[in-house]
Amino acid sequence: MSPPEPVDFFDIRALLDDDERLIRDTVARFVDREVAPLMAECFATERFPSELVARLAELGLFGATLRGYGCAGLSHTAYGLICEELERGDSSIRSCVSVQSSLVMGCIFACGSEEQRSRWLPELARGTKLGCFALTESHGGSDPGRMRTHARRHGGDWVIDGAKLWITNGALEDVAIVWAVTDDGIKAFLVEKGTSGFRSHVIKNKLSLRASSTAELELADVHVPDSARLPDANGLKAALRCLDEARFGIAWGACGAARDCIDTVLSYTQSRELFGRPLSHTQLIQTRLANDVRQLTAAQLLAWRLAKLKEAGAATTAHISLAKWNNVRAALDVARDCRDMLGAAGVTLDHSPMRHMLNLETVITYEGTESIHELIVGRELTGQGAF
Ligand code: TGC
Ligand code: FAD
Repeated sequence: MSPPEPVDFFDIRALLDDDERLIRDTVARFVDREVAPLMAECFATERFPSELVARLAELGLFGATLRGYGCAGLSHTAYGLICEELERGDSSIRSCVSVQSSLVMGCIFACGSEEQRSRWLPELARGTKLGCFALTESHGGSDPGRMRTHARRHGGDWVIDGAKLWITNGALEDVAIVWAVTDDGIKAFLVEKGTSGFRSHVIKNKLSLRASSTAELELADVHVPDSARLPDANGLKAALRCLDEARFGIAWGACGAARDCIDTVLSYTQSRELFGRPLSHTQLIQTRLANDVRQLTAAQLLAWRLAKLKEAGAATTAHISLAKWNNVRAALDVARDCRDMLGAAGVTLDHSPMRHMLNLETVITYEGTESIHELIVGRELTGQGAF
């Protein structure tokens, strides 16, 4: 029997069906050949590799779990595998796909009219249009229910005023899903690029997710017709439902970042000789590698089980929160440890662990910070929200 693969120690591959294995291998090849070679340069220059958008679409990776409208209709496990492989390349690529798929297409699919679905989903699936999801505001992302961006009726139209901060794809987008408070509660609007009064400003000098485009959105007297309102996006719960979809992808994606760090360090410590022997032959390096693989394996099994619960319609918000919290924390700890095992070489872009580590500082913050997910699990256990 061959020894277990360190990055798939409990043979998750054996739990996949043939289609899922094919999808995983296809995306893995794409990441190795077309994504990974770009990422150090993109991170260094704060450039989102837009040239990959057409390829992501060609591979069917946008809106992959949706049925119809040119989408692939894949299983949740397959979507998880896609996120894992993409984040092995860089969190910014998984982020682009998460936003487009879970937050934009998922939201239009779940909350949009048939006319909105038919108009937007095929183009978003083809990657000829990109979208963003504008929920967070400057005065407190953890508490989106207190948003100040508001929309008021003006004849048959709506007029939106406000500002959104930290919006992924926000400078590239063709359409933004803007959440705003109205006299009748929170609602969501499709605001197209070029609409008068709608502007985006790129946020520069991030030390994390540098290959992702992040923007501030300004909405000043923006007029949109009632047909731009998503009819079933009513209340904060509609936004939170979309977040659950994206958080699921992140729980898988984080495993990819950790895998790449461990792969990198395994090969580095085997070839680096110190004190007359390869670094990998020392007890301390072996226990550290073992500990990193232990954390990764637990995260992979959690992600896999979460997908099965989701496919059975039994995944709750608390399940998803526990997995997002555990897996991103594990990946961040693994990335930091792997960075250290590379010594000084680990602080350069020649090796991926520090890039992953810095990216994961965003991943542990967005889509609900670590503390918010701990509190969601705490609420589930005690029945008392303590936010
Ligand atoms: P709360 O009173 O708990 O809930 C309000 C209403 O929503 C319902 N609900 C949910 N419904 C569906 N799915 C969920 N996950 C839900 N969670 C709650 C709830 O039952 C209630 O319904 P109703 O009928 O009673 O009105 O709301 P709260 O204001 O106390 O807040 C709860 C809290 C803190 C958990 C929530 O606000 C939260 O999750 N905050 C974190 C915000 C966040 O995650 N923002 C992410 C922004 S998007 C982003 O970061 C994209 S990153 C890009 C990328 O993914 O790559
Ligand atoms: P705050 O909410 O101000 O939190 C600050 C600190 O307080 C955190 O440590 C938090 O855990 C802690 N805290 C909060 N509440 C409590 C409490 N009750 N008890 C104890 N501690 C608490 N948002 C979007 O809408 N769309 C996007 O596409 C998007 N993309 C992003 C991309 C990047 C690169 C980044 C960095 C963020 C992005 N976000 C996006 C925003 C993200 O969702 C928010 O940053 C996140 O929800 C946290 O909000 P905040 O930054 O305002 O922190």
